[in-house]
Amino acid sequence: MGANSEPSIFLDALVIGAGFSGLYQLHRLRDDLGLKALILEQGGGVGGTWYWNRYPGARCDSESHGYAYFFSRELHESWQWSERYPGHSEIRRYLNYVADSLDLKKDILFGCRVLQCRFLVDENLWHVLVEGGKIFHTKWLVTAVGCLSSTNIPNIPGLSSFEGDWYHTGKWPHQGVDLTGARVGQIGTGSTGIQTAPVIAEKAGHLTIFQRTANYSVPARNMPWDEAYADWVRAHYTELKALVRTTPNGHPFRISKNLAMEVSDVERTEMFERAWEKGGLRFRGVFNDLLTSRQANETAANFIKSKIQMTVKHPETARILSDIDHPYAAKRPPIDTNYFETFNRNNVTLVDVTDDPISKIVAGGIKLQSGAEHELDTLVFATGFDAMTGPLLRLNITGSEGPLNEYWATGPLSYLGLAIPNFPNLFTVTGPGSPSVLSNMPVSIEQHVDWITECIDYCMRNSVSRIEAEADAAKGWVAHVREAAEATLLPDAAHSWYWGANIPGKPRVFMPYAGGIVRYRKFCESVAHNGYAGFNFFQSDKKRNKKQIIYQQIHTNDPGV
Ligand code: N01
Repeated sequence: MGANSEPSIFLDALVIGAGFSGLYQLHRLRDDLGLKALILEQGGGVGGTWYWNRYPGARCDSESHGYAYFFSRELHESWQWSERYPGHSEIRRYLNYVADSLDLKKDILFGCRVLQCRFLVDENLWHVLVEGGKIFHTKWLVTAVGCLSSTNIPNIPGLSSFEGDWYHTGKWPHQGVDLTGARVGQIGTGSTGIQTAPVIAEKAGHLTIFQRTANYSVPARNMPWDEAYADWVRAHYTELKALVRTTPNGHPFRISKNLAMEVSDVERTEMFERAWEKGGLRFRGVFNDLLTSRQANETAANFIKSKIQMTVKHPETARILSDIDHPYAAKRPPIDTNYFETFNRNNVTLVDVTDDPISKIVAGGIKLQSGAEHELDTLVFATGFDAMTGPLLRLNITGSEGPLNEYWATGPLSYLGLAIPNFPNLFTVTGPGSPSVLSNMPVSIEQHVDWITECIDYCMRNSVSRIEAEADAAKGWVAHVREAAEATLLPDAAHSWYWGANIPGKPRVFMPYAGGIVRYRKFCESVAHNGYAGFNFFQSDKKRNKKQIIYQQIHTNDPGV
């Protein structure tokens, strides 16, 4: 303890982040394992990504009856969603409801930003420093920081000279922003930009959308859920729980077994039409091979492009919007409410910045390389995130051999997306190498949290003072993640954030696991059933500082990766 510092707080387990992951992790560690556990949360409330993402139109693309916890029948049955896709404020209400029902808030420190995490090798403890100087010592450290929580504001020259207001969608002011009558410039047409543009256009005096890469989108077909639907959801808890755990992406609907080229052209179009009417991510499930067969994918891509051309009245705008350079769903497929229709409004302009990029931001707006200038009062950056690795690197984690940013200098090396060699007793919920962003997140989160909890329980029952992923097991897993991506068309969109391509200087490594959550769950289970194959264990006598660590590699077998 330094002269000015507070006494450090000793814990069994520390969780960073109070979103879907952190809340469930705290519940399991505290209430099931009986550990002295705490969450450190930077925000002022629970919600994680939904605490920050409050931009106009922010809503989840997963359907509400699947975008929920399934670990408790009681919780599932006592909550009622109001729409097919939950909006951001409803998700926050849900997570507050969960946190209150489980009495979690008393063990969450809000407004508490982690500055640094350092593993103390001699003591097998994590030393965690937070803003304000408080220090925590913990045996187990679990990051529950999400995959998309580190915002990306592109380094466009001149932002500081802009005389209007500017916002990133992922850090939207909680009090909202009054855009009434404003000349708004929106940069970015990913899932977020596509959600927010129609809502901004309703308020703005004029909305100018700067598009660098055209994108597919399918109508979400959001609608209010009525009592009858809520009753159905309640009555089918068991079936829904089984369904989300057995579909490849964890959504509450099955993927068709049909192959696109095995039906006639007429049948295929009819099937696409029906899927278009159903809307949302279900569209992707109409054929089994849309992400594995180039020919099949082209049929879906052409179908959506023709829909864009039919919807958008101005021919040149329609051309720019449908001039898409990657296979459908090779980047995260957005879904929308009236996105393409928005370009038919008189107060909306599309600016193609593919060949004429933004050169700088000036006092009164945006200037393109050609010299063309767009006058703006407000700038909205819908420019995404430093995904998956960004939130972890921001924590300044130093393991037994050095800092994480050095260890991951050439890309994230992680075993199952759950554990990192040289970073003992640290678990990463939905880390790089896990299905996470390619799946319905709460389903993946529950699986991760359960696995981590059981692993910690195993360690405690076996007096393990230190567990650490083996470097070879992690390398094997990263190779498998690459192979899984290469078995699909995902590598065809090499400029996507899945590859880290949106962040200058970031290593190009395909980060999420594309083999599906069912296969992934089996890997995780087999690792656990084989005594945590691919992990090294260290046992020590019970006195912390005695340094009598006995190395014991319990399993040397390759886990079958
Ligand atoms: O971010 P993105 P997002 N000049 O990275 C453009 C999740 N999500 O926030 O494609 C001009 O996808 C960039 O252009 P380009 C979901 O997983 C979930 O939209 O790089 N443009 C692109 O158009 C999603 O995938 C929900 O050429 C620039 C856009 O900004 C993830 O969040 C809802 C630029 C960024 O698109 C991220 O989506 C919404 C520049 N300098 C989002 N820099 C749910 O339903 C960047 N761009 C839960």
